[in-house]
Amino acid sequence: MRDIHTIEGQYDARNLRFAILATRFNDFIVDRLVSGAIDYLSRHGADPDNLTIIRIPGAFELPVVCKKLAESGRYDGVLALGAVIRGATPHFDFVAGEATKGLAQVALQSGVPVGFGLLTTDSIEQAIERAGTKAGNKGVEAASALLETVRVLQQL
Ligand code: INI
Repeated sequence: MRDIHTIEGQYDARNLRFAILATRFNDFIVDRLVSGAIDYLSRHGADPDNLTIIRIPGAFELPVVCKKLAESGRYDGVLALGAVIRGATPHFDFVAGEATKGLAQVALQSGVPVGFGLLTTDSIEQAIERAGTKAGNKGVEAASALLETVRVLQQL
């Protein structure tokens, strides 16, 4: 069978600049996502001088800050990290929905890839499970997806 031309991204973070956007809300969870992402990017060749962490209040603020970072021209990708944990009110749905929609819009409008590392869980236990315990680390997953996407976009 003939070989099919295939474009895929390498997991090579050398010479790439990333903004890591992290919420203070639920920081006991989000800090685990941040350290997982930094560990992942460093182990794949990122220079610490090319990583910038930006701390913001909560998930609702992710899109507007992400937009500014994406449009600055200073970063190859923006990694958005946060945790929205369901409470007794519909607040969760509004915050999680707007943050998700807003981040997707920023990526599409700016053309700069956005790593989606926003946990949306029904309980604190589910968030802990996804922040470096039994269900992995969403910060690492999002960093990996972002790196791959940056490298794919560079070839298109
Ligand atoms: N922000 C979060 O990042 N996670 C949450 O779980 C959350 N809840 O549940 O309220 C949350 N709310 C704050 C929101 O993101 C804004 O920071 C706030 O409304 C001020 O604009």
